[in-house]
Amino acid sequence: MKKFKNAFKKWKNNFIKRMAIIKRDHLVKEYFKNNILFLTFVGTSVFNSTMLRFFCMHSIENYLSWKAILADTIVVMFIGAFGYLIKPKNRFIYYFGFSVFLTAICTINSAYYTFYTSFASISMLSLTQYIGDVGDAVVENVLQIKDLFYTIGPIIMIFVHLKLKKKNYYKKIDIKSERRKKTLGTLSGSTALLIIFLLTLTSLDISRFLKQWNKEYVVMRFGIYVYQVNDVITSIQPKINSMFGFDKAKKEFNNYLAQKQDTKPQNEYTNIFEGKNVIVIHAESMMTNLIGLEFNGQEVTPNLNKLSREGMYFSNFYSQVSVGTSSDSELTYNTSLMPTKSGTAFVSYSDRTYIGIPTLLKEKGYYTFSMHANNADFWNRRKMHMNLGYEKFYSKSDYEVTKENSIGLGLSDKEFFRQSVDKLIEINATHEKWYGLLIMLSNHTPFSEVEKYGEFPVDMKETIINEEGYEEEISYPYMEGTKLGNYYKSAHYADEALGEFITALQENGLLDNTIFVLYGDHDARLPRKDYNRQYNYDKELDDTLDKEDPNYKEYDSYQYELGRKVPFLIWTNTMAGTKYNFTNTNVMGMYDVAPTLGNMLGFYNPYTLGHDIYTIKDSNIVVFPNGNWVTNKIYYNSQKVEYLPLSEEPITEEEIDSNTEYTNKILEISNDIIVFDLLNKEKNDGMEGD
Ligand code: GP9
Ligand code: MN
Repeated sequence: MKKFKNAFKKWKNNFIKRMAIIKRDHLVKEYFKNNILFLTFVGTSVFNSTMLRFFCMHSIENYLSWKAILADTIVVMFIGAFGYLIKPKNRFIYYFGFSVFLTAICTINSAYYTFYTSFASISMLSLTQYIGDVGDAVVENVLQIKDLFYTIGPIIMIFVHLKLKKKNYYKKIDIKSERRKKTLGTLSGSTALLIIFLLTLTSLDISRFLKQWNKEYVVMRFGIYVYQVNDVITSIQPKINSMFGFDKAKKEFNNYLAQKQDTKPQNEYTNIFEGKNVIVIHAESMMTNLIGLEFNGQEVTPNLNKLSREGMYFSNFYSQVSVGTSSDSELTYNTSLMPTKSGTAFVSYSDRTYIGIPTLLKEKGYYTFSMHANNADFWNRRKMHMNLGYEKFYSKSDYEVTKENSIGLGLSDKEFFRQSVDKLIEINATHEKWYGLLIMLSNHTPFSEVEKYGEFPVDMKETIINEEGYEEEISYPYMEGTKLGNYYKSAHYADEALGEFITALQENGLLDNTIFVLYGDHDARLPRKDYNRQYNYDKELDDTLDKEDPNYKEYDSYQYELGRKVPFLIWTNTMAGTKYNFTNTNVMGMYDVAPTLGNMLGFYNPYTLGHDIYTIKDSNIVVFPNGNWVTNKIYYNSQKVEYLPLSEEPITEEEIDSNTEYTNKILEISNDIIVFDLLNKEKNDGMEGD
């Protein structure tokens, strides 16, 4: 009897369990059946956001980041919850509208990432006025098939909607009392998920989220939708901050200045160029890897090579630009400040006080000017060049520009230099000392006007003995037809223009008392796959070697990031063979230029964030706007939270932490200086350092 009782008990328990499962399955089934539209909306929106990460950040860990998927789900559930308040027959419009909106966010960010390797910010909306001018570049570079992929979300929505309509679904689920209940239920569900999500956040996640410097990291952990909401808040924050956070920023800035140890440098380079005229070349998209590069024995940039051989050449130099590209490099070059956290200094903060190199040279009796044959308002230069201390800005209207003498965005470099020499002759005749910045233009992405660059083959030529026993030259396409190959052709053209310019300066006696400075403004954003082709070319198959091939040497993401170096050099026509003719291999950033040149030319700006390279030497650190940094020993990637050793020396955790802390401090102080206008003495009366 006891046995029977036990068996019955067991059977009863199993039965109850089974019934519970059936009931649960039934409930789940019912839920799915009654919420198809909502679930399609959530599913497609989360899928799109995941695909965005897939297309942009190529590691599984990034695109299948469960934190990001959870965050996306929470946002979309919150939006979706309110859809239940709408009558079922009109509900589709609500979900579809949001689906299109979220798809647009994915598409814009996807295209933006291709160009800037970063995610979009609404603070950049004020810059859309420049899109017309770089329109071709944008279309050729930015819009790709993958960017249209996200429309799959709204398409699926339409498809599901039509199917549901056919089945009279909307009529079936129209129960008024249910609407608020469903909204509250969904909101409770998403709140529960939100609590779980918040509990998983690390202090690093929270700090990066609040700062929003590190956009990739934020998207990786929080998904694109949370990133975009956060972006809206942080983009309007500077405006709000500049009203409220002034006292705190002022105090931190003055503390920073008080702790800052460097004073006016004093070393063997002090004043060596005092009183000399200065020509500075802003070399558009010129990269260090061009120096010494040859195709079939022909140098890509023979003139740049010569300048680097004969002058003071800095081979480990980085530009520190953010989304303001050319304008950011001009800002950092002139002021030794970093680009702003949101927007660009040139456009969003053009009314702030800056201490530019020209301002300081003007005080020393120099005539200061800039020359660039593009529209003066591009990057708001008309206003900003004046603010930085250039007395005159020779822009498009000062040049003769025709369709025939133009390449890409405007006047060709060769023609620009030709016309500039005439102006320089006049300036030299009427001013005792002068300082001029000349901004080049032709070597600008998309590097597609190949026919205008002149002959420079980037194929691979080989001499073989043919069947008849004669020597025969054969050619493999190699880099021909690739974007990188076209870049080499374009750079060759720009270099030729530089060569012609130097010859013309020499012929007109303009180099006799002049120092010639050149910097590459930023890298050319070229595809990594093209570098892999260059370094792993399989001529027989006219293709990149297979990754499995023993000879395949991957140009990895670190080589790519470190390969974004740009040239910086100082040259005079009498420097070759002197003690100033050498290559400096210490890591150096654009923000070190103003202090370094200042020491040589005899001006001093106490508010620089970089250093005189001959004072800081091998202990220099270059910080990047996204929080990465590089020293002679280490390259640190703040998105991946990992580092790459660059030397044999041991690395300590304290070193990584203190450099990261220093980087964050510099970025914060720099941003505060600009946003709160801290160099404006009337506003910041406690300012020290003069
Ligand atoms: C525009 C030119 C290019 O005048 O300097 O700007 P970029 O697109 O390189 O920022
Ligand atoms: Mn540029």
